[in-house]
Amino acid sequence: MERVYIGLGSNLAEPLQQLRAALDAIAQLPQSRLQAQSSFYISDPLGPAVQPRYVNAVAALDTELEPWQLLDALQRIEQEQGRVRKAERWGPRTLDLDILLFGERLLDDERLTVPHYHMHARPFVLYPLAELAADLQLPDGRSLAALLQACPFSGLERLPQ
Ligand code: ROI
Repeated sequence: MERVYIGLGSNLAEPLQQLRAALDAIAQLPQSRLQAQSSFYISDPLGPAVQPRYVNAVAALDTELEPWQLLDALQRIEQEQGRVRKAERWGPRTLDLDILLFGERLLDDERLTVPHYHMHARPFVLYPLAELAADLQLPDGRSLAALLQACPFSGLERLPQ
C-alpha cells in the first residue's frame, strides 16, 4: 500500500456536490481505501479572474494501484461527472482530480508529474493537505510546514463541517 494525496477542485455545476460525488467515487476504487478527507474550502480562482470561485479539498487514499492506473481511474471519474476539456488554459472546470503525491515517488512523464507541479505555492492545496498530514515531508526533502510558511492563507475560506 502506498499513501496518495489527491487534490479536488470544481467551480461549475454545484461544485460542492461535484466534490462530494467525486469522494464517493474515489472511495469505491479497487485495491484502495479512502483514509481521510479535508474540509472543503472556497478559493479565489487562480488563472483568468472572470470565473466563479472554486471549492477545493484534499483526500488521502491508500492504494495498491500503480500511478497510471490511478490516473486512468481519476480521469474516468472526471469524465463521468461531465468534465469537458476546453482549449482555454486555466479556465473553469466541473471537476479536477490531481494526484499531488504518490508515496515517496518522483514521477515525470508525459502523463503524470508527481509531486504535482504547482502544489508548492497553492494555498487551496497546501492548507487542506495540512489538515491531513501536518508533518508531511515531500520526497524532494521539503517540509509541508516550510511551504505553508511561504504561502499565505489568502483568498481561502474554510467551510464549516
Ligand atoms: N483555482 C482555484 N482556486 N482552485 C482550483 O482548483 C484551480 N484549478 C485550476 C486553475 C484553473 C489553475 N485554478 C484554480 O486548474
